[in-house]
Amino acid sequence: MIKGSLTLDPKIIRQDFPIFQQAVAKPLVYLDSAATSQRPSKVIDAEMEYYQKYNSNVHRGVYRISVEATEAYERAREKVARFINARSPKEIIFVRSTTEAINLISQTWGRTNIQTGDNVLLTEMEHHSNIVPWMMLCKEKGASLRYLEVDDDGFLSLDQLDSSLDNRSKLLAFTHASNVLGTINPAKEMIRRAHDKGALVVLDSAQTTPHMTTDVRDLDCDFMAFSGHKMLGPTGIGILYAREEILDRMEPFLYGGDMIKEVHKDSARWNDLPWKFEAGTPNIAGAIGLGAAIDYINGLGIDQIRAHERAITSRALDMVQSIPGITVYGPKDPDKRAGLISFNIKGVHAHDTASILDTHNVCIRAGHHCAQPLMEKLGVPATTRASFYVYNNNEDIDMLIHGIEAVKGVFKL
Ligand code: 7TS
Repeated sequence: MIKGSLTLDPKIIRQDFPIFQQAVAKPLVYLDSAATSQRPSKVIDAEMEYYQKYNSNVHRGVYRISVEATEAYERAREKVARFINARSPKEIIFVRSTTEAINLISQTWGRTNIQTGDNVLLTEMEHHSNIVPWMMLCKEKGASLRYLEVDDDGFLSLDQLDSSLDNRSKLLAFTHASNVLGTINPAKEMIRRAHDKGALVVLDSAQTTPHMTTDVRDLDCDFMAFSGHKMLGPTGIGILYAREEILDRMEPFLYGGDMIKEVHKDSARWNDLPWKFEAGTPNIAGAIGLGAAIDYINGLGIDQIRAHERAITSRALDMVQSIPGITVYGPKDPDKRAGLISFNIKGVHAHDTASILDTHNVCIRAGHHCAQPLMEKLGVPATTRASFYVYNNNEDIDMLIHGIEAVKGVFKL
């Protein structure tokens, strides 16, 4: 097997992750971080510490532990803001997930700003969470949905982007990296071109913020959405970023406690940013856990993480593609690809591949990956997908290859 040198040392990193420390007959080969990552002890401990030592609600009590909880929650927001280079923590809204962030945008900004005859531009490589909210909004408003096509190599066309935008294009919503093809889109350039035509931009960074530098000021996106659970953080916590002046003009998403300044029998005044968008008791432990995840990522270095994943992906691509009868989807150049590989073995259903790999304790995802329009484009019902993160090493790739050979053996291919 080819041995590539890696930027990070997954053997040491794994010691931080309890799931890899269990005494098991076969080591866990976890190749599904694009679905959800594992969490290091620092994240689990941060959540536990909150529950055990200063559990209380935020923004309410004057007593010590409530102040402590509020400070920890708001500190987490500041960490997120710094991590993506937002201008202010006011631009960081805690939500449940990427999915909720995009729904928030469509239900608030979208309902106010999209009118009959307008159009929203998406791409064929979007996750359902960046399609269905826009589909429903366009149906409600009598607006139309447009899609940028994905070419045979897994890329979008900037020319087609230009020609698809017109003076009724209110929004371009696209993923920074495809969760199926791995394609890293030229986000900055796409955003610039959309702005030139007067459209605002929603960037779905669920598959990039955990893996590479995300600088919202440099990208100049208007909105961005990502999830804590894909970046070593807890489930149930996600981020909506939006420029302050846009958030200022937006209506709240949910109404209730915490998002108000004052309420009378017939009227209410909204709270300041960012709390205007955080009705009710938030996921306090989740936010604190996400803050700990960001500390952990910063400790490794986001550029080192990208370099590590690039090296693993490059090696895995070479090895998977050299197996006869395998179709690999997406760009062939590892510089243009996030740390994931979708493939199919000729004559074998993706679910069978994943099930046989599971018998070797190799976890990979099979299915449509919540990207059915893309599956239609590729002409397949499903793919198998291996995705990588900081704890993956070359041995995991060797196990993947071994598993694929085993599948071929079972099917006598
Ligand atoms: N956008 C992209 C690009 C994604 O990959 C996902 C989740 C989402 C949005 C939704 O994130 P959520 O946290 O709100 O669920 N992608 C996957 C996946 O590829 N396998 O499982 C979930």
